[in-house]
Amino acid sequence: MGFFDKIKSGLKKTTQAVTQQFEDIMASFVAVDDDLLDELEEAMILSDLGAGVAAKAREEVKTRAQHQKVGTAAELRCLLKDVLTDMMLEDTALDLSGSPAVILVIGVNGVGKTTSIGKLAARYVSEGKRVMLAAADTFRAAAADQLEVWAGRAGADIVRHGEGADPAAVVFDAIAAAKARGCDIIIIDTAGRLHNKANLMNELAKIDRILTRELPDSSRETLLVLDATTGQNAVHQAEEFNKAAKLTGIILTKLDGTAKGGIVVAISAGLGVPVKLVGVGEGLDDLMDFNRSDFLEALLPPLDEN
Ligand SMILES: Nc1nc2c(ncn2[C@@H]2O[C@H](COP(=O)(O)OP(=O)(O)OP(=O)(O)O)[C@@H](O)[C@H]2O)c(=O)[nH]1
Ligand SMILES: [Mg+2]
Repeated sequence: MGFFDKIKSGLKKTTQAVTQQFEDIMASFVAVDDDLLDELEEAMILSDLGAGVAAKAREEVKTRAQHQKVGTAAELRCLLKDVLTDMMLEDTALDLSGSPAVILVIGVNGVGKTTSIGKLAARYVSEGKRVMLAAADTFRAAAADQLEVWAGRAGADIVRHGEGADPAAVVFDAIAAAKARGCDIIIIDTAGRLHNKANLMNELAKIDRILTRELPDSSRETLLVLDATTGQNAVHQAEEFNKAAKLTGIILTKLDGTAKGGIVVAISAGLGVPVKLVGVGEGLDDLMDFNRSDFLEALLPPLDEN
């Protein structure tokens, strides 16, 4: 299944709610007037685009609709798609150019860090790469156990220490093992349970120092995992983590579990950090590179299709 079909089935809940609402607006289309713009803005807010992004999109639709003399629902749909496309960041693939390339995965507990790491590892192993997982979530023993299960499933190597160990020490050992075994990619799992920002920043700074010292020439991705079902709360978390770490991308999980897929637009348009991967299920192949155009096509399907 390609991205388009997969995102379409992953967005089923969203399409039932959000898309239906947009379609209702389009179905009663007469002209791009204030009433229609109000309805459109409300639909965008209800689908989790966020008030700021929705207001900006509304203004942009209004301006461009006048300019382009939009006169049909189909034209309005195209215009809305263009507006949202332009507001979202361009698709960016992960930078895996280093040897080994480093992927640091962070985020609050339960968002899907370990699961996403397992899926990523499986993908890279199937592409013939050797992958090292670092179990730097030492907060509880079960975390490393869970990562180990994924390592086995994916065919990846893993370095783990005991519960309560120093996460930076795990990273150090994983780097040494990755170098010795000629691994192509190191993926680091971190704890989501750091109760305050100072703790989080301390831990990330420590890991950062080890990575910079031991792998000065490696490419590095710092990916924040966000749970799409938490809506605007996810945007909040993103803002906080963005202050604590140099984020290079977002993994947005559980898109299959939300009826408000507009959260993707809110994050991409509002945060300035690209959504690089999306999770649409719990299976091994349910993590995909994000594609802005296919996503919007699924969110706002052509009017004659249904
Ligand atoms: N439906 C669905 N479930 C997902 C997705 N990604 C992760 N999950 C589920 O979310 C739950 C939490 O995932 P974990 O990977 O353990 O989350 P975590 O961030 O590592 O959690 P902590 O280690 O406790 O911080 C699990 O039950 C996963 O199966 C997704 O894209 N879709
Ligand atoms: Mg975990």
